[in-house]
Formats: sequence, C-alpha cells, structure tokens
Amino acid sequence: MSTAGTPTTTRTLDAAAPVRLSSIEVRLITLTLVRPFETSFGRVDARVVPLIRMVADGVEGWGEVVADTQPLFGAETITTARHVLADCFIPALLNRPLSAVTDVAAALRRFKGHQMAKAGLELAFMDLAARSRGISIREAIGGTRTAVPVGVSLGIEQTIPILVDQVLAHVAQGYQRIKLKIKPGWDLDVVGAVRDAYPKGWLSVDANTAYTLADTEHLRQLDAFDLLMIEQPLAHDDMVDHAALQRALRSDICLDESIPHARAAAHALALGSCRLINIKIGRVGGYTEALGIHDTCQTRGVPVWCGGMLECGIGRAHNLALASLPNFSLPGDISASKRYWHRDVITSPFDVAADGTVAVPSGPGIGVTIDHDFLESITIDHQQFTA
Ligand code: NPG
Repeated sequence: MSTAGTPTTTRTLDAAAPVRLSSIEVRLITLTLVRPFETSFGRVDARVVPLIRMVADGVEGWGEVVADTQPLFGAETITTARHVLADCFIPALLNRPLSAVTDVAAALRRFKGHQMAKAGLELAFMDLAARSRGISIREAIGGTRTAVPVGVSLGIEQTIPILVDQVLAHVAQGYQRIKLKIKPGWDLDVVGAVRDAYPKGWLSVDANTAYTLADTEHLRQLDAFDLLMIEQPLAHDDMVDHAALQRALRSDICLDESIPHARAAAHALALGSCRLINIKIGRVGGYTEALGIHDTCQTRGVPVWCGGMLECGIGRAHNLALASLPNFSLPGDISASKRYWHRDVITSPFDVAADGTVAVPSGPGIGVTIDHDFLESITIDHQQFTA
C-alpha cells in the first residue's frame, strides 16, 4: 500500500518571477454545518473561517486558516491567528521579495508556533505562485493522482443506531473508509455495532487525545475489530506514551495532533510512536512542512493520508492538491462539499464519485472559482494590509 523509497518528484515551488506582495487580506466568514459534528473535545455547529487573499502583479492567491474559536484541537484560536497575522507575520512578508513558498516559511521561521496562521499564508502564496505560472498546485508540487481516494469522518451521535444509519448512508455514497470519533464511554460498543453492520470495509477510529496510557488494556480490545488505524489516542504533546501503547497494540496507531512539523514526524517514527501519520496542511504550517512530512514518511515506507478540519472549498482544494502526492496512499478526510455546507464558497462544489474518489482540480493554482457574491454575503470582518 505504501509508496516507499526516496521521493523522485520534481517540484516547482517558486512563482514565475520573484513576488512583491501588494496586499494581504484577512477575511472572516461564517458557515453553518449541515449536521453538527461532535468529537471527544466538543461539538461544532458552525465555523468562523479566516480566509487569506494575497495579491501581487494582478495575480491573487487564496488560503484558509483552520483555527477554531476555542483552543480545543490545538492551542491556536481565530483571535490568536488574527493577532499574529496582523502584528507579526504579515509585516514580515510585505515589502520583501518572495520567490517560493519556502521563502514564506523561512521569513516566518523565527516566530514560534502558530502553525495554523502560518499555513494560511503559505497556502495563499502557493496558490498565487502556481497561478503566476498557469499551472495547478498539483503539478507544482509533483502530485501524481488526478483523483484521490476519500473517506468520511463521522462524529459522536445521540445513539448507536443513528450512527450506524450514518455509516451505511455514507458507504452507499461510495466513501472508501469510515472513521468514527471515540471517547471513554463511546467506544467498544459503538465500534462493535458499526463493525457488525459494516463487516468488511476499512474502518478506523479517532480519539482526539481522549485516553491515557492507563487505558492500555481497554484500548487493546479495539484490536478485535480489525481497524485500519487508531488515531491520536493519547495526549497532543506526547510521543513516549504513544510508543508504549503502540508496542502493546496490534492495531496501527496514527498520529495527528502530535505531529506539528516534519521533525516531529521523524521523531515519532524513530521512537515507534505510530505506524501511520495524518498530514493536515493547516496543522503543520503549510506546504513546506507538509511536503517534508510526506517525504520523511515516503523514505521510510510509511503511508500518509490527508486529514480534514471542516474546511470550506478553499482549504479543501488545497487538501486535494496535497493528497495527489504519491505517498498519500490511504483515503483522506476529504468529503463532498454537501456533507459540510448547504452552499460552499466555490462555484463547483466538490463531490464524491461512485468509486469513492474526489477529482483534484486541474485549473491554475487551487483550480476552483470563488463564489464572490456568496462570500460577500457571509463575510463578518475584513482587514486589508498593503505594502
Ligand atoms: O472531514 O474535514 C473533515 C473532518 C475530519 O474528523 C475530522 N476532523 O480531529 O481530525 C479531526 C477532526 C477535526 C475537525 C479536528 C475539526 C478539528 C476541527
């Protein structure tokens, strides 16, 4: 399943010519989820989404910041992102030449943390750079797939029968993998009932840090369900306990929250803390680190897959471009637009084909057209920074 070996892909991460950004905008939009989404750390009904738009020489680029209003998945929030963008990161990017997305990473490297805010800028720059060359981000980063295999992540429900109905409905739509959110009190019975209803397909669970090493014996019972993986069972900043747990489990552990950058990925694999890694471009600060994690894993024969953060069409278009890379060999959390939103911010919403794949946009940059009228109608704040 993995695509082991040294990456051989050619990448074009630079713009057609060195870029001097004339403006960077931070826009906040609101979107209400079609169905509330509950994880071990809470329930989401709606998102406020910070979007980034960059302009240089008449070419624009769009990015999305995946921070939430509360620091529950990670330490960042929309408020902290707006602060570091306005007061630290954007001033560091304006009025200097930037040739490639790696220059954006380099200009921001001295600032600690705040990967989600940094990612918004890297994403917008990558879109702009690829558009300036008239190529898609998929082509720019050396993606080899034109459609990527996808799964769906199903939240905690009121009852097990409601969840089982959700599972069967999404299997019928073609999704190649079902991921269940688990937490203490919503785990073994739930996974058992879903396994009975969906005996053969790819099934995984995601605990979002809800357990401790003291739960090892409990978690070992998940081995009976032939899971594709157990995602992030222990603390967000842990690797040592995960290594002990991985030794005790037959199931593969996949790390998410514990991997904020490529160095952490290398450490986790060296320690045996996991056998799989989920890459979220927003969690790791953007393309530079996401590509680094991809390559680190590929070199070691470790498959990766693309995580999701309930992105709107802009962030999801970036996810699709990233997931076109060869070592993304497991289905990603990249569902159809209609699973999240009544109306997406792009003119052609993403859909899942009957074979359980989503097409990677082929137009320049992220390859989607933004629905500007709709975007304006859901905008709640707009800041513009000029050179
Ligand atoms: O399809 O975008 C999606 C959601 C996938 O389960 C998903 N994301 O922990 O991975 C996660 C979870 C999440 C969602 C985390 C929102 C944080 C915010």
